[in-house]
Amino acid sequence: MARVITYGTFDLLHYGHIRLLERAKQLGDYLIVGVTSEDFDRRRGKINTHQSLMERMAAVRALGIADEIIVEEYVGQKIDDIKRYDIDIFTVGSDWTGQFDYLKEYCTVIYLPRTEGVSSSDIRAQGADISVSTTDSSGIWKKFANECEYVNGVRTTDNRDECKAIYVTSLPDKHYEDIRQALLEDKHVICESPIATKAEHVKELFALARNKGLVLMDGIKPAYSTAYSRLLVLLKSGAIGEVVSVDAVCTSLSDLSNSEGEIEGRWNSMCAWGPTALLPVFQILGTGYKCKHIVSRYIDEEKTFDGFTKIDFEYENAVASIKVAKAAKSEGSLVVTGTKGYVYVPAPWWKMDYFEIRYENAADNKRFFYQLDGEGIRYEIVAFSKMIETGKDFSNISEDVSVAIAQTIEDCILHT
Ligand code: C2G
Repeated sequence: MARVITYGTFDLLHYGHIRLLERAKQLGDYLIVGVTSEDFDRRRGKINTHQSLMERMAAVRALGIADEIIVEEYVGQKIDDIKRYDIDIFTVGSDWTGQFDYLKEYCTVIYLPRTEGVSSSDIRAQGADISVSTTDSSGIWKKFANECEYVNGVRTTDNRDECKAIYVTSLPDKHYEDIRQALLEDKHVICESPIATKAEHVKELFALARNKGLVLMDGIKPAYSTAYSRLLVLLKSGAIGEVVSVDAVCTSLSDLSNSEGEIEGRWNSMCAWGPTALLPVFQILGTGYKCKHIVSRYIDEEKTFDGFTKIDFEYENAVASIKVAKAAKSEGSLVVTGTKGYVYVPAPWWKMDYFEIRYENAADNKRFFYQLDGEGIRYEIVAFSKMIETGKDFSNISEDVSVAIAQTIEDCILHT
C-alpha cells in the first residue's frame, strides 16, 4: 500500500488545488494532506491568507479526497512527517520543482504539473482593488508604499480623486482636518498615530467614519507584530501573575532642525513616540488610570517641542511609566512586572520579534521568537485591507485606546 503526502495553504480552495489533490491521491492508496498553520505561513512570507487554518482544513476535508489531514507548523517538518507516517511518495505542484529534492533521501519525490490560470493570489486580488493615496509624500509614506507591494489587492496612487483610501502622514496638528476631509470624500483612512491631538476630535472622527460606513485605522505598527500579540495573550493567561507595572521607553536621536536651523515641521517627542509607548500601557492595564504625572524637557522657548517626556500613571492596583525622546537617548526596552515574574522585551521593543518571560528561578525562564517582516507595516496593511473588504473589525487597537492616547497628548500640551 503506497502512502502519499502533500502540503499546501489551500486558501480559498480552487480548481488548481483540487486537481493537485486528485492526482496526488491517484499516486497511491492513502493520502495525507498537510495544511500550513498561520504562523508557519507568516514565517515563510505568506501574509495574505484570507481563511483561518480551521476554515482551510475544513475545505480540504469536505472534498473527501484526503484520508488524513495534518497541520504543518515548522521548517523541516516534512522530514519528520515522512518518517512518522511511513510515507512512500511526497508530491507537490511544479511551481516547487527542485526545491524538495532533499526529500529524495527519504522517499520518492514527484512534482505534478501546476494548473495554469488559477491561483489564490488572483482570487484574493479580484475581490479588492484598494488604492491608497497620501496627504504628503514623506519618508513614512515611502516605507508604507514599499510595504503595499507585499499585500494582494492593495496599490498606491498619486491620484487622490480615484483612490479608495488615504494614508494620513501630515503633521499631527493637521490630522483632524485631513482625516475629516478624507472621510467626507468617502475615503477610508489609515493615520500615522495619533489620530488627533485632542480626545474629542478622535471620538468625533470615529463616529463620522462609523456613520459613513468607512474604516478609520490608528496606525501603530507594533500592534500588528505577532510577538506583541502573543505577549498580550500570554499576560492575559496569567503567565507572570498579576501585572503591577508596565514600563516602556522609546527614543530616537536625530537632527531636529531644518535647513534654517528651526524645528518647525517636525513631530515632537510625544507625538512621534507617545502612541507607541502608550500602546502597551493602555492595552495591558486599560485606559482607566487614576492619575498621571507628566514631566517634559523642552528644546524651544515656546515649549511646543518636548525633547524628552516622562509620564507616570497610577492605576488602582498597578503603575506604569513611559519615557519618550527625540533629543535624548535611552535603552528602548519594554518591561512588564508581575507578581510571579516579568516580561522583558529588548530594544528596540517596538520592532518586537522576541521576548522573554523571566522568573525568580532562571531555569523556568522562557524565550519566544516570532518572525517580523517590514516592521509590522505589512500586517497593518493586511488588516486595513481586510477591514475595507469585509466590513469586519480586524483592527488590533480599540477606539478607547486611540482616545486615551490623544487625551494624554492633549494633557501634555495643556501641561506646558
Ligand atoms: N497548485 C496547483 N495549481 C495551482 C495552484 C496551486 O497545482 N494553480 C498546487 C501547489 O503547487 C501546491 C498545492 O496546490 O502543491 C497547494 O498550493 P498552495 O496553497 O499555494 O500552497 P503552497 O504555498 O504551494 O505550499 O509547505 C507548503 C508546501 O510547500 C506548498
